[in-house]
Amino acid sequence: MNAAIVRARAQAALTDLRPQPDDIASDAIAGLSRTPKTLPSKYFYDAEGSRLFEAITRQPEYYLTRVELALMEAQMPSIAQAIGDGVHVVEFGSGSGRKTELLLEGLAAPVAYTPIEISRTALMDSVTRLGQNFPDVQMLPVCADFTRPVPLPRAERRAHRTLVFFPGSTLGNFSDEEAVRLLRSMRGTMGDAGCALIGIDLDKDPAIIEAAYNDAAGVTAAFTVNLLTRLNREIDSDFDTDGFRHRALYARDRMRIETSLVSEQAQSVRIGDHAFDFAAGEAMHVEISQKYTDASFSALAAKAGLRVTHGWNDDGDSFGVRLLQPA
Ligand code: AVI
Repeated sequence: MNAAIVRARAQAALTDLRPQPDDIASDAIAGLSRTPKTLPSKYFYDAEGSRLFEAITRQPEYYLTRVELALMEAQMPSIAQAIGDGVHVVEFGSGSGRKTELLLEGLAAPVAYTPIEISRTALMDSVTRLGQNFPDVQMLPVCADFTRPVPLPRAERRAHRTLVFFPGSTLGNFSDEEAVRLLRSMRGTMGDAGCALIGIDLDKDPAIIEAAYNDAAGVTAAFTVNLLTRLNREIDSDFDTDGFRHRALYARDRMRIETSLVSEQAQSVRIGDHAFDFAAGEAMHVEISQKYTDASFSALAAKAGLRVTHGWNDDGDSFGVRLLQPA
């Protein structure tokens, strides 16, 4: 079957829940009105931000992607056994990458794959590519905001259970409160018999973690500053992109990387009719990357009515994959 036919088929199967488009200007104005000032990290991922993130995953210091992939490769038989056969895989975000392929290759006879994603383009690209490689897995993409519960399309072949897949320690980019809400939404989507496979970055030597977010080539710094370039283009703000510097520090007590854009001098930034004054050295918070211990992750999961049933770590206990079930 050629790619065009696969694309047409995939498009026919799209469930479009018409998620509310983001209001970037309102979110930026609200964030800059807070003390300390903040900007939401979800806005990192325009086309250039997504390209820079891909480049981050190839930096020698950014171990997360490399270690998680190797871990999944090594442990897939054991992961597949714990999950069982005939599952409907539901990915939070559009996974067209190697991790999704490893999962679909390694599971026993998965019946369907549903990525949930706000961007229709990312969604269709993902299922078109995966559909070609996995012709026996029904592609059922859903255009929706995965931070709210999503009703799943029914697969033609009945699935034994639903598996929610959320790799990459992306959960760590949400505050504890948001992460619990997201886990609850997974709990709702998976149903009573379902499970979730979640990648988490583990607490470790702060020097290793800080290096991952301060790569020598400066790719992470460019990724962070690109947020301002995006805002200038899309909401007509006037951030001086040379007037802010990337800073990523590991807060040991909170076990998280806190990334800020630090104002190099006293300056004023305009968004529409609003003006925001920055002092020299003032930090604007743009991202958190939470790290976990077994205890902290289990406690978080418990708040969402989930319990950890299985876990796999790499040999250095650097990164983990956890299987969760309704408690
Ligand atoms: C997508 N997410 C898990 C990355 C992380 O490690 O927090 C985003 C990132 N930010 C800077 N480097 C990578």
